Amino acid sequence: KNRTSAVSHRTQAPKETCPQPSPLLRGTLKLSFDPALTMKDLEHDNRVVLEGQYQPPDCIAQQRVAVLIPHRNREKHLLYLLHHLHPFLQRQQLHYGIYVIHQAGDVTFNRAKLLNVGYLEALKDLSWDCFILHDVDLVPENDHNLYTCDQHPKHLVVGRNVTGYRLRYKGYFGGVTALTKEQFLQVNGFSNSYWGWGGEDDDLRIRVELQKMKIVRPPAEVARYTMVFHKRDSGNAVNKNRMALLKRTRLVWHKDGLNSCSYKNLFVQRTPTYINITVDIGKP
Ligand code: UD2
Ligand code: MN
Repeated sequence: KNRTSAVSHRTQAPKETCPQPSPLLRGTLKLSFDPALTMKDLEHDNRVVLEGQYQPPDCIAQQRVAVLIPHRNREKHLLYLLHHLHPFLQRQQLHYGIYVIHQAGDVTFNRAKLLNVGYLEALKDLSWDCFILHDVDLVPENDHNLYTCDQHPKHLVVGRNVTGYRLRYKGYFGGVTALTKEQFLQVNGFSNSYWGWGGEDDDLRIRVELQKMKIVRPPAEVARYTMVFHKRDSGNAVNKNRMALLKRTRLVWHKDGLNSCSYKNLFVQRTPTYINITVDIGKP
């Protein structure tokens, strides 16, 4: 019944690809970091998101994008990020899914390996076109900073509030990066060997350069982030071995990465606003 109603007619009309740029973009955003924000508030504000995924209702997204967030013990940062990221990605009219990859246990943190796990696991849900590798504590300040992938790997963080909005150094590739499914596979993902803080982002840059790919960045006025203040976490001490590891990258990249990423005791939980993957990635 009701087959001829206007409503059912409209939902059946063929959809067109979403226009570029999205007409919903606003430019510089007013960010808010309310310590009283709770998961319940977040879920209430984001009822259009279903189990961490969203698709634009009226058009077909240009890209299907998985946002991968390595995480442990930064619950407040995660709330702040999700609070800003959902409306941000919806204004960009993307088909997206947010994956939080949570390192089980308290052995040394390994950001890079968690991102490899996120890539492998997210592809079991859907053949995502594009992967955004995203620190939990970085909130984008301008929605013209598009969370889509290009011909070359893209680095989305030119500047942060804490560094005077300047690029930290030439070749800097940390924080938030965007690689297509194929680009990430071509470099064999991240190295699994960086335990503790530092080096893994430079290692990924070397992998990209070895494949003769370039790194592209959005304009500096757009690629701006606020980093929520934090101290160095316990369990993520500076990796003193990182310079030695970086010297071996071009010799080992093809056997240390996605194709050698082993993990166990995976627990996938589909919460309303994100997909939580808890994983035991072993120890150094
Ligand atoms: C920089 C890079 C980051 C990474 C790191 C070195 C920027 C903006 N970011 O971040 O991409 O290359 O240096 O490893 O340049 N995390 C947890 N729990 C922990 C420890 C880390 O969730 O206990 C995650 C979280 O997503 C965090 C990320 O790992 O944002 C990077 O760690 P950080 O924020 O302590 O390092 P930071 O700010 O120097
Ligand atoms: Mn940080």
